[in-house]
Amino acid sequence: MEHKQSEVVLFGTWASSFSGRVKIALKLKGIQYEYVEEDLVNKSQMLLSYNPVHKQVPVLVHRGKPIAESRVILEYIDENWSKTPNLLPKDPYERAKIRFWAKYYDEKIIPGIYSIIRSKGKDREKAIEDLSELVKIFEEGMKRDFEEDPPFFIDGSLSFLGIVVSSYACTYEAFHEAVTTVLIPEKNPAFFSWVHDLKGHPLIRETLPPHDKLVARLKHLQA
Ligand SMILES: N[C@@H](CCC(=O)N[C@@H](CS)C(=O)NCC(=O)O)C(=O)O
Repeated sequence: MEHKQSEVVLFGTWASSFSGRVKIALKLKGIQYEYVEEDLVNKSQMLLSYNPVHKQVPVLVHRGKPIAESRVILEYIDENWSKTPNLLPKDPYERAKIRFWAKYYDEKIIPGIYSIIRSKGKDREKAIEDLSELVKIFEEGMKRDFEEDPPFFIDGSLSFLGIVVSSYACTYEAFHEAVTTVLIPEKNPAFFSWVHDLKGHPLIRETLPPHDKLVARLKHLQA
């Protein structure tokens, strides 16, 4: 089973925004790593042994020890390589609020995007409306909890929440081309402008999956 010698190994797949999160965090911290591309139709024995519970990517293996779940991995990276830039602030209450909204993003907004892909006709219209309401709750939460300055960047550097929110949201153009409009600037202007800023970050730009390849994959998924 042992085939990777590197100290840090990431198991991911190219289209996975969750894997993208980990790539961004490793690059931000300047951590060298080996990347293993998984075929999710034919998962490797290694992946299954490292993540027997969910059998999903990403998995980070550090000195032979596996860590699964992208947000857990981001926190591990931040704590283990505590050199700057920090992904999370030091203050426990600020950290708690950020974790709360990152969880909301993963549990409400990402599934909201996927219910648009999976639905048709009137159901799709409803799914689009529902997503915009979920995003509105996020926008209001950011304003309430962080005033006018959502913590997507800490000391000018991309943060835990910035990385989490950049995933999926920053590929909205591929969703628009392959599926339909998922993000409507008139309905969610604040979110749209945050995503625009995140998309401009060089690390995010270079980590996004290739647009045309993603469009083809989303069309396939939709069919
Ligand atoms: N909650 C997980 C989600 C990871 C996830 O959904 N991974 C997908 C790829 S984007 C996967 O491995 N799917 C394969 C499967 O579920 O069988 C995380 O944050 O890491």
